[in-house]
Amino acid sequence: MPKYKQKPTIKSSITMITRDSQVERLKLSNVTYLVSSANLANSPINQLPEIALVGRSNVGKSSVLNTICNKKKLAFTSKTPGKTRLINFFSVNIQNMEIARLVDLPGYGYARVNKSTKTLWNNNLSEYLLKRRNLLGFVLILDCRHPLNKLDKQLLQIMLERNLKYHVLFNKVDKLKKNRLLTNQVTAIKELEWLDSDFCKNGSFSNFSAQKKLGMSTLIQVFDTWLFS
Ligand SMILES: Nc1nc2c(ncn2[C@@H]2O[C@H](COP(=O)(O)OP(=O)(O)OP(=O)(O)O)[C@@H](O)[C@H]2O)c(=O)[nH]1
Ligand SMILES: [Mg+2]
Repeated sequence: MPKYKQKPTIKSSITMITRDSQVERLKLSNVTYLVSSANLANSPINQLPEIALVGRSNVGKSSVLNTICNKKKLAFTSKTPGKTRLINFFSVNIQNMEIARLVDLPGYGYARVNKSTKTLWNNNLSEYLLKRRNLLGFVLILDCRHPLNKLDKQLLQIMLERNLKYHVLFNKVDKLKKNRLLTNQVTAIKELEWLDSDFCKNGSFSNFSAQKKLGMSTLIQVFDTWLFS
């Protein structure tokens, strides 16, 4: 498996933006839809850093994007799993300049499509995740009610090879009582530590509720650190 040593940088693109009080906190108030692509080959060519939202179908990837960008319909969401079928790129603009991208990905593990469609989706998704050179980091989104499954673990194992930044987001915390949430998180964190020994030291995770708008500032702070430090 090749290592991707070359990390994207936004230093060149933000030279015009002074790190003054206005941009000290990354603001996601001006995120706009850019383009959608079916696969890596058709993805926009650019050196801007990208942060991808990854996870099983229906965990709330598109909802998380809408919530942190404070827009209801930036990305399409649905009760039915399998809503996002393309790689959707969104521009993060600061002072009218595109400085980074958020990428809403199709979910994996959606059973109700035929085998060839599933294979095609999975191939396109894994190709993007493994080969996209300007991918700076990814957020692995989990539904806090469910433990990591085989596909989550496989994805993480493969992605660890790339040595990218990542953050684990426990979404839908509004659906669980505190005790249950804690128990589930302890289990998930043990699994994460088992998969990634560095997770004990550097592991980054937080709670989120797209419905109740909880956990937004923590996640935005994570992006801020990835992009600006
Ligand atoms: N209660 C609750 N529901 C949520 C939350 N986040 C998302 N949902 C719901 O979960 C369902 C799936 O949300 P999506 O954002 O479409 O999920 P997705 O991961 O993008 O799904 P795919 O595109 O199919 O992979 C929708 O009905 C959302 O309203 C949350 O924090 N709390
Ligand atoms: Mg989606």
